[in-house]
Amino acid sequence: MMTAARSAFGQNGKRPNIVFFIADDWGGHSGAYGDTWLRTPNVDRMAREGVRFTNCFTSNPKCSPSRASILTGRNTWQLKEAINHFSIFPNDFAVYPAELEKAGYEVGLTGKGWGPGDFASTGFKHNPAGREYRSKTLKPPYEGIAPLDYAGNFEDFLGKRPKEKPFCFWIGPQEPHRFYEQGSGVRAGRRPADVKVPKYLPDNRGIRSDMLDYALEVEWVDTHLGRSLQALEKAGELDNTMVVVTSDHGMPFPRVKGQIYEHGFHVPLLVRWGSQVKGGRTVDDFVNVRDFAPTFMEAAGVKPAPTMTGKSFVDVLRSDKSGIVDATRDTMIVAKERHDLGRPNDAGYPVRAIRTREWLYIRNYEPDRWPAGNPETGYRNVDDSPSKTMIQSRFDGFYRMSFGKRPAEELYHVSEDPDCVKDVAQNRDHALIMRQLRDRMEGTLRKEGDPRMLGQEKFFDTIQYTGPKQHSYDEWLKHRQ
Ligand SMILES: [Ca+2]
Repeated sequence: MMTAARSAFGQNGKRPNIVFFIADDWGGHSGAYGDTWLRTPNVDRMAREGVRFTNCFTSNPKCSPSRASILTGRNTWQLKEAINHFSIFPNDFAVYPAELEKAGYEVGLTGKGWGPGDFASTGFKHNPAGREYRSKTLKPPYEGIAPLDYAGNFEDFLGKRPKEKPFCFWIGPQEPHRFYEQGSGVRAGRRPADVKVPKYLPDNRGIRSDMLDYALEVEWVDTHLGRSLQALEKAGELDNTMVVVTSDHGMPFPRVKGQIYEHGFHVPLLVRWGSQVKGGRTVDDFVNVRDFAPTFMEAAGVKPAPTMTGKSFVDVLRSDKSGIVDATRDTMIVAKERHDLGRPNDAGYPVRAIRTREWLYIRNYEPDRWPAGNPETGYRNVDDSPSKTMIQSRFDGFYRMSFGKRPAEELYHVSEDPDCVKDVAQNRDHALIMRQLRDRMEGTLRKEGDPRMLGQEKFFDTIQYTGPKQHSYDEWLKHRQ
């Protein structure tokens, strides 16, 4: 049985609250991370008053697998069905909101928790991220969409909660996930000339405009972060709350979301925790999103569930150092199996990769398959967008980078090439480092029970897809005839 142990970190004998703020498809673009083409005063405030991490990663850059890893504190290959997008949520693993609830926390959610997928068939009574608050909505900016008032729902929760209990709340804005109103960024006065276009996208006005539409949605999320911080302040709880701000993966553009390159799996992370954490620091340690759950447990004074394989970074937060605090936090492994359908037999695109401070080594296990989905089904693992349409029409180097087949092994000197546009795997000088990276990666995966390393790789393609049936390869082709 879970004991309601007293946390060493609370104020006046009260255990700390946990507020987890996760934007959907946000690549971290913000003033705090050095971007000048969008305005994010509240993310910037988090950096001033808290700790800004420069190396936080998800082990699987797609909504439901990344969120499953956050909730369970496990790497994506340790999550059975939940390694795939649009899967079921297995009930074999403890999730931190339920663990904290058992320990006496009041638990709630607004917006997107775990998903998309099916959690009900495995016995969850509500989203694994918490009981939902959704009564407050805002005037729709576009026809047909009534966005949740995330900050308003959080305020609602703060008003209704039993005041004697600590709380744990998940705020999950559904932005900056697509769709966007095309041209909205430019119409709102954002300047195309200011945008910093990554090297894997063609630098032209269309791409810049699409990125500004994304920027406007990031700014919308930032306003909800600001209002949420104000609500905490008003309730007198801000300084006794660990506020964590992050995203599930990179931005919804070709070669980013759903793809195993730096900008796909590198996520922002800012943590503010009153007087418990010295603010204004930048930390370069590697943090994995599976480390969040054990961190929340330690902050609450609760022993992490035995199924949680992540490592708490409370020690890193509470150190007053900047730069590298714990030198052992220097490696990250990332993976994917099936994200969206759109290949014959609804096969996935299996990848494992290892990221060190200097290198990103990628192993594509089925290089004959199309990495973003088959051309005839529309490359379904890249969200539809003006940028996608433009690149698809070009059939040049940008097209190949985003949609073309990939070699079995890729190597990027990621400390010098963070956009991952120069594959140096064929350079003979790198043969030794590639072998070392592959051995280290596969050794760790074997130890962590990755079915693909244990001869059980067929498992991944048997996992039920719970999304719309017409997404399957055969149905899609029929549909298009
Ligand atoms: Ca997402």
